[in-house]
Amino acid sequence: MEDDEGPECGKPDFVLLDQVTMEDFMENLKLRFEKGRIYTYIGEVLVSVNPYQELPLYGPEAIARYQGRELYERPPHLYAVANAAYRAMKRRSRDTCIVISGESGAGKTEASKHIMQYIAAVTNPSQRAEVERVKDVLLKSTCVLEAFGNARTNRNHNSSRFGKYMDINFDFKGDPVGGHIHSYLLEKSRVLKQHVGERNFHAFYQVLRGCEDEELQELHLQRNPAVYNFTRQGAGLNVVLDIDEKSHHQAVTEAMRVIGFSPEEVASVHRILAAILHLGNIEFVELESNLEQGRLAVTEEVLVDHVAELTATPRELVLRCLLARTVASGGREVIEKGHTAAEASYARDACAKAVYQRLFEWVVDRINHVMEPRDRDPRRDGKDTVIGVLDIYGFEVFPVNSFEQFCINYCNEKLQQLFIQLILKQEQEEYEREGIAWQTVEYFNNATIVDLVERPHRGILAVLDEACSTAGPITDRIFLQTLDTHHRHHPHYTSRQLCPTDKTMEFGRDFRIKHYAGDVTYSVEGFIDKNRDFLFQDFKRLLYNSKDPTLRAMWPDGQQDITEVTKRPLTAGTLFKNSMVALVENLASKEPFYVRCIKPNEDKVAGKLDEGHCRHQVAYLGLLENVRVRRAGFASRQPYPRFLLRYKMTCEYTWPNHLLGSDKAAVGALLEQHGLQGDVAFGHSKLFIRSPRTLVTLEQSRACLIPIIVLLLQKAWRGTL
Ligand code: AOV
Ligand code: MG
Repeated sequence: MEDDEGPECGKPDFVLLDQVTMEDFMENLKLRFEKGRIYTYIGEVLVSVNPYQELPLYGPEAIARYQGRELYERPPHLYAVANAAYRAMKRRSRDTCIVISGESGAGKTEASKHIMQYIAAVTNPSQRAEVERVKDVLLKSTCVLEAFGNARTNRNHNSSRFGKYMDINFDFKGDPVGGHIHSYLLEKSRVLKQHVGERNFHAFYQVLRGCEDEELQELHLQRNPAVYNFTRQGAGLNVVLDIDEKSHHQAVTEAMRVIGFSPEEVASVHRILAAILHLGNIEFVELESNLEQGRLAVTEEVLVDHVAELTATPRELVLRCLLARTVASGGREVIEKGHTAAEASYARDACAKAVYQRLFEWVVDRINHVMEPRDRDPRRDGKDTVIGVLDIYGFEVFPVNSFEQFCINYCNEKLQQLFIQLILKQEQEEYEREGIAWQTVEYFNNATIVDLVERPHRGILAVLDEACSTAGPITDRIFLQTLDTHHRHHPHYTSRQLCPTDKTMEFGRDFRIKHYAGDVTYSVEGFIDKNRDFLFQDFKRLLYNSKDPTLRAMWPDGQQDITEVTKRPLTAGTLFKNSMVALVENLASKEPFYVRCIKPNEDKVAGKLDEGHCRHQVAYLGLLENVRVRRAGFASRQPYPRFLLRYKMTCEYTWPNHLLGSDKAAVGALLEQHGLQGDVAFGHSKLFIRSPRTLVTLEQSRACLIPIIVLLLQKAWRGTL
């Protein structure tokens, strides 16, 4: 460990704690946090605490200090993890991944950005133009995706409302030659509705407050977000104004330009956002007397004009889609059925959500298109090596939790499980590989919660799918009853019906899951609807027939005729589950590096570490168990050459060089001289050290000798003058 981190900063690795107790763990975490040391290792896992303030830890100088170094040579840092993943990938041609986890607001997205910056900074020394282009796109894509996929929530002002897994492809020189982003389930209900204190996606405010007057006029928009239903709820006006939307808007537009979005495409994106805002202000009235026109009308026809103009679709068709739907009534017969006001509002909302979702997905696709690797590595049959970076939405609990929180928290369960499996698996494999006996450490295995959600037939998602496929009216309440029947004895499931005395849940509305990270009460209201995720074919056709090529490209399924649309599409829940299973498989196939983020307090303030809150996270993240596994047998392990490099000065047989045949034998002689041979195990290529005290003893002995050696070297140097 580097010398600029003295003992007053605590232990840089939790495995060096004298005892593995929560108290000791917290004390070290707190001590380091107070000294501005937000990073600490558990072996190769990095624990990070969000400082909620700018610390002088990043930038080119810091990057240079970590470049090419081993993990333990410098104080713990994200750069060291990025470097380790990069070196593992480069040295062994192994695909690696960096999995960043932690609850909402813990610092995952910021961490992912630092990792990307590190990788961009240390690659492409020869400045190849294509690689520079790829790096630019990689870095700029974050800014664009955040505009469209992040929003202010009460837990985080820049909360990711989608999951992101990004692969960076490297050629044989170790330079990034491409990349690919997978996005997971955008929380699109936010387009319609935001809770008190929260906002819609940043992109809406950026257009409203950042576009020039002229463009705003063309979009028929007013600057004030309070004019639009979709941007006026949630946060008060003051909150809306406290972010510098104009400069963000400029940054996003510039980033889109660099990535390769054409000016026409950017203009289309603005028109689509504007159309969504106008759509949100359309209201319906039922006209009992006006039979000729149908029963329903919109209150402000000019809004329909705006939507039609901005989406480049015929006005009459827009109106028809809003007021009625076409249905195939047996065979090839098609009839038009008028909406009630409630149906029309529902259809309008479904359309607004879907348009936004398609826009988001199109943005991701466009970025992927320009990042597609062009020069494949011939040595790997055209396959590049890859570093994957996972930055997903963190575990979250709100006063009211719905389908989206259910999916987000399920995703976090899956990742926690992967952590458990990989950390155990990895350790076990290492011990086996090195021929060392191994002892198991007990974990809380959250497999049972994952099973509660995803088990075929009886799991919550399966029951929900069944409810969605039931013909005729089915209510969220019936869905809840079925859940109760299936899971009344499950240790991680309960509801008000099953626990009538618990007044924190509502009868017929709530169920609760005891997640690994805490209890969450979900309201079933809207579950069926959100899972079905239905949009009338009329809207799809309308948008597919748009004269705007960008918008049209987002709706390929709009070309189908209503009579052809018979197959029931997969539900949102099942699609999400499938994508999670694929994600976990993908991560498990790579060499993983972990960053475990901790949120220090609920108030988002600097310098405050709320002990209770952190303790809870340390517990549910399984960090203590992680330390125990790491130390189960052995606090430390080091390849023989590295060990010798550091400690050879402490033994006459090894200083300055040994003549003992092998490094392993030399290490044996060194330890014997110190009387420490009983505390270690000799693996094939590494030394395994059981107690941290051994390392401490060696460190002390080294520290005592350094001044003497320095003196000797100085003398020798003077002597040659
Ligand atoms: P998240 O990604 O983990 O939450 P973020 O990375 O967005 O959390 O971090 C939340 C906020 O904390 C940021 O906007 C910064 O203000 C601050 N922050 C985080 N890390 C640092 C750092 N290293 N240095 C300074 N400030 C930091 V979520 O996406 O909500 O799960 O869904
Ligand atoms: Mg985030």
